Amino acid sequence: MKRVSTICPYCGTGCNIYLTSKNGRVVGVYPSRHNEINSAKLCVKGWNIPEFITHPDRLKKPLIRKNGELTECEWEEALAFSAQKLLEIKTKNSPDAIGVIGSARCTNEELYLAQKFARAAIGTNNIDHCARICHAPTVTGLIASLGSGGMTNPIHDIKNAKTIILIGGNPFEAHPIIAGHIIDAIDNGTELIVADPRRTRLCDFAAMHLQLNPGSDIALINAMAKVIIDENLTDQEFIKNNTEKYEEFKESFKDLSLEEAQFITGIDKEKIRLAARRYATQKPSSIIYTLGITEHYTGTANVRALANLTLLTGNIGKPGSGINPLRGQNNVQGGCDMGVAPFMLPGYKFISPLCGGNSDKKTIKKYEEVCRVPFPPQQGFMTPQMIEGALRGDIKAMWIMGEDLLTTEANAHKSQKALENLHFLIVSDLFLTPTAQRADVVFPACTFAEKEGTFTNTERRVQRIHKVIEPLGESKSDLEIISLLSSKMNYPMEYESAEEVFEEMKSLTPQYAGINYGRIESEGGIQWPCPREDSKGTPILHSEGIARGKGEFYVPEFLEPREIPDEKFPFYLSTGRILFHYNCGSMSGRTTRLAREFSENFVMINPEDARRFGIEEHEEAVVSTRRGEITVRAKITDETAPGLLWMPINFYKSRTNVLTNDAMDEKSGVSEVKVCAAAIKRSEK
Ligand SMILES: Nc1nc2c(c(=O)[nH]1)N[C@H]1C(S)=C(S)[C@@H](COP(=O)(O)OP(=O)(O)OC[C@H]3O[C@@H](n4cnc5c(=O)[nH]c(N)nc54)[C@H](O)[C@@H]3O)O[C@H]1N2
Ligand SMILES: Nc1nc2c(c(=O)[nH]1)N[C@H]1C(S)=C(S)[C@@H](COP(=O)(O)OP(=O)(O)OC[C@H]3O[C@@H](n4cnc5c(=O)[nH]c(N)nc54)[C@H](O)[C@@H]3O)O[C@H]1N2
Ligand code: SF4
Ligand SMILES: [Mo]
Repeated sequence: MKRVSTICPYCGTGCNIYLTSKNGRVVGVYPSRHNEINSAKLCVKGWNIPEFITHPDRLKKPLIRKNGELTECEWEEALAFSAQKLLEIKTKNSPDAIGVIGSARCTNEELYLAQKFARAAIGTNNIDHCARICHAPTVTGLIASLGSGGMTNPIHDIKNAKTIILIGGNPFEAHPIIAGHIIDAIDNGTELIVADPRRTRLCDFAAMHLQLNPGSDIALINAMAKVIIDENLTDQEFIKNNTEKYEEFKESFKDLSLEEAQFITGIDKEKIRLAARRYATQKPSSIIYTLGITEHYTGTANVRALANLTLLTGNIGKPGSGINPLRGQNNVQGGCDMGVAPFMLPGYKFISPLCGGNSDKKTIKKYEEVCRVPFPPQQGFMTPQMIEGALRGDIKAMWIMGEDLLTTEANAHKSQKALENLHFLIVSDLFLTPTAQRADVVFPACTFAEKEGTFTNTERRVQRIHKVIEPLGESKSDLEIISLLSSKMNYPMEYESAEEVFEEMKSLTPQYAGINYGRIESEGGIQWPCPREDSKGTPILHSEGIARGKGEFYVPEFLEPREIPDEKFPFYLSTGRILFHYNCGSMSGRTTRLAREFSENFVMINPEDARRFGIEEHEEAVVSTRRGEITVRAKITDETAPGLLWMPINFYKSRTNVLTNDAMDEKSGVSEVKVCAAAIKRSEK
């Protein structure tokens, strides 16, 4: 048996693992003991990694559509046909008629090449990835407030907090190893305050649960800020030296009433007061948040509201403090770092007015030198804009790498129409997902276990993944696929290794400039920014002053969710994750032990509502919204408050996103998948 050290390919925690292999199959997995993230622990997905890797459903040959059917073909045919179609559309229409979506499941090296392919081989800024429907507001919000969009403190530092506010996050299911760090901290005296419309599992360990109405976060956070200001719990010294716009901010809170906040959030005002006092006085205090904050059409404002709390109390730049977005995908942090977004280049160099950026001539010149072609002049489309563009007919072709857009983007029927409208669609994936089934060409990609490269986890730690087995069948790494297609399109990409791509990427990404493969191995991963070879990396951001210069206070306005319950759709519907499955379910759904726990989609409903609507436990119910309906089994539980339905997103065979709202946060492009209006009834069948 061969043993190789690598990184878990599921969530952004980035657990260190060993894989063992025999006769070209991965046969075992166990956690590494010596690391700061998951020493000797894994969650249930981690423990069950091997099965999907060599699952019989893996794509082993390229597919091409012939007479309406996807048929196996040789690589040469798939590549030549794809190159010819893309070049045709590029010449006949324009480079901007093509859109590329990279994958947060891929390595940094592959993500770097994905954006290079779009910008240099095609000549368009139409490049994006799933951060758009995830933590995009973290990037826009935290950069605007603080100057850096990353998690400020490392995972192992959670234990140093005296108070933790966990808002809009369910790490017990979505980041279980991090939930373990939180529970360890509680055992050592840390107080946890959970703000979530559902009674999630960590509520059992919490000092307080603020069960707010969905989408009312700004009202809650502003009310907490008001208490902190009124009761003189601010850190005036910190505010004076490290922030700007405080006076305006304070002034805007003069007339804010806690009664109104109580009305909007549904939380007793004395409870809000107590939470604010604890956060401001039991220091150091840390804020941990995830998608309950970001996936709203006010996502960026929600994030900025939280940043205000850290600035008011000086809870930043020190151990146990900070503002900590738990990033979702194994390498979504890397996707953002690599500039896989239409408005920024590697290293968060903003090239459009979004995020306050401008077309910095020096940055673009350097990019042109490395890529040896002129930079695309037009501003690019974010994923939802590509979908709109396809519906209008402006976007004619797309290459979707490792995203099951039809399962995971909001308003699935709309995305489906958009893909049907395309002249040409390429998908690269491990499996024939619902999205891949619509493609004209499917490239069989290989898994993390079949390639070399780096992933950057949620705490900005760049870590190495290693090849354990040879690519299955004729599958290839995304690095190879992108290079081959690019070369066929007369823009040669000829790299000897992933390391060579890393070295090129570094020259454009100052945060990674001091990192190399050797250092990553010997130092157990490096947390960016690491600008020079003699820099040790940066576990805690803002420790030598706020990255932006001064932290900027911002006055977030509470706005109701885009859809609120009415007579026809009397419920709020929210969506999210369960422990045993991962995103579209392409991997976890093919893992026997995970699928055994939850084999199909369901809807959570409060016992009171179930009684009122005649819904029975485990019976089928029809959930509908203005965009569609699906039939799923009911799970009756007081985890959800009365008036709130909740569904997981993790089943590609029953797509919750048929229901969700694609109302978009203009600042970040995120869709409001965390709240819409819905109805439920017993299934007549
Ligand atoms: N097992 C598993 N783990 C995963 C994933 C997976 O699919 N399965 N996916 C990964 C990815 S890509 C991501 S981004 C992360 C996401 O990780 P999380 O964001 O923690 O997961 P979610 O379940 O989407 O949502 C978190 C919580 O937000 C709450 N919420 C909903 N609406 C609101 C609101 O208006 N306000 C507040 N305050 N809370 C609200 C929900 O009740 C839920 O408990 O998980 C990662 N880890
Ligand atoms: N309603 C609702 N919708 C949501 C969310 C929500 O909370 N509610 N959350 C959103 C969030 S946070 C996210 S991040 C998205 C996630 O949405 P997706 O990115 O679509 O989800 P994944 O399941 O991670 O899908 C990635 C695909 O990549 C493939 N893959 C895995 N490894 C590789 C590889 O190395 N190469 C290639 N080419 N492919 C690979 C997998 O087989 C899978 O089909 O979903 C979003 N959708
Ligand atoms: S917590 Fe995340 S990274 Fe760790 S084993 Fe579980 S899925 Fe993998
Ligand atoms: Mo995500």
